Amino acid sequence: MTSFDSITPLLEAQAIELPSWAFGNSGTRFKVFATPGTPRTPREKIADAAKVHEFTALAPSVALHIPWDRVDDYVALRAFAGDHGVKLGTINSNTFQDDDYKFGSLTHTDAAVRQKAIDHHFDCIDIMDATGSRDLKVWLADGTNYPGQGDLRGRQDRLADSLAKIYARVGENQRLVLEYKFFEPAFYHTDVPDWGTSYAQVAALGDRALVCLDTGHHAPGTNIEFIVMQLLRLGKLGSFDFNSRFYADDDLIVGAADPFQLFRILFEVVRGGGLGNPDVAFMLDQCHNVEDKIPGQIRSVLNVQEMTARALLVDGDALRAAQDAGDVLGANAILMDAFYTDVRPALAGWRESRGLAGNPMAAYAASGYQSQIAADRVGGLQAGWGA
Ligand code: AFD
Ligand code: MN
Repeated sequence: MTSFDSITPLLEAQAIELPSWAFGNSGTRFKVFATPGTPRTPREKIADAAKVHEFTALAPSVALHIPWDRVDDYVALRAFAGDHGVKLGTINSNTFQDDDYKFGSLTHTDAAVRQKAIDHHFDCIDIMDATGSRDLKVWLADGTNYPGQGDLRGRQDRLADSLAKIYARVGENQRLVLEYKFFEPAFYHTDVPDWGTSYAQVAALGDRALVCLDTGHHAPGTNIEFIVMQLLRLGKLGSFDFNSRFYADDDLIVGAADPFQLFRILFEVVRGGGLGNPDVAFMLDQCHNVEDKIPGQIRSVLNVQEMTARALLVDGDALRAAQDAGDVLGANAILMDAFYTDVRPALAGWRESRGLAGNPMAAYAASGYQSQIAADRVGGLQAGWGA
């Protein structure tokens, strides 16, 4: 098996972008539970995200969601983030919470509604210019609830036309990442339901249009690591939205539902040249409905780091030899040997060698930050999903 010391340079380079909305209140259509200390403003969200980076050195950027993170001065927000040791990252558009979009946004039959949604993306690109962001992330709730409600093919054609107008505005150093999701909030069909549709749409746009793979956006039992392999092989995996799920798009802590699946996904990322590759962005897309948010995010980035380390420990040469020899059990054992390796003690020692706390979760709990923000952040309107 590969030695731990030999993999630390790749671990050192790992960067996992945090979603601003993970620090706001979230929940389900049944209840959103408020938490003391929850941020009221984008600046407070960024300050909390910066704490995750402070204790882990894994989260140097924060994704924004527009309009949830709308401010008057994005240049000043960028400077505020810099003062806290982080950058502003992906700009996430939102065409799923305006009444005009009830029957679709970029796919709508009414050209005026489509233009409103396109203009929203133009606004997001203007924000990217101010924040220095590279990626515009497009996730569409567009879809229908009943057969016959919409013309499935006409919606694809209108989507292609709308995306082309947006892509024409994306800068030379910027990218458009199109995220797919197999259902919800639409229940009969979603206009970007799977990796194939996202791939077909972005392939028609150009080199700076890629697929965003959200690990919670697949039907139960989907072999997600196969999709990772294929998109890397096609050069169209732009970003991950990491989270985990038991049944639907639960947005739970990545790795919490199925650590082995996360390991298999990261093994394909390593095998396919996606690790340490700036073209493949790692991002969390999670909600912490019942657990504290900052420790929830710390746990999340540590889970990704731990499974990345295990994936890097796979003895690639021995595995290929076993595969070529048709040694089924031998090949499986080589992969499982790495998966079963508890890398936590080695990671803790490595962190301490870099001036970090060996156990970031314990260090954060002892820092007093949680009780401090609960005491300080009294009044105002706590941030949420704006639904
Ligand atoms: C929702 C969607 C999707 C998107 C996220 C941020 O399911 O994952 O990336 O909101 O817009 O979770
Ligand atoms: Mn997502």
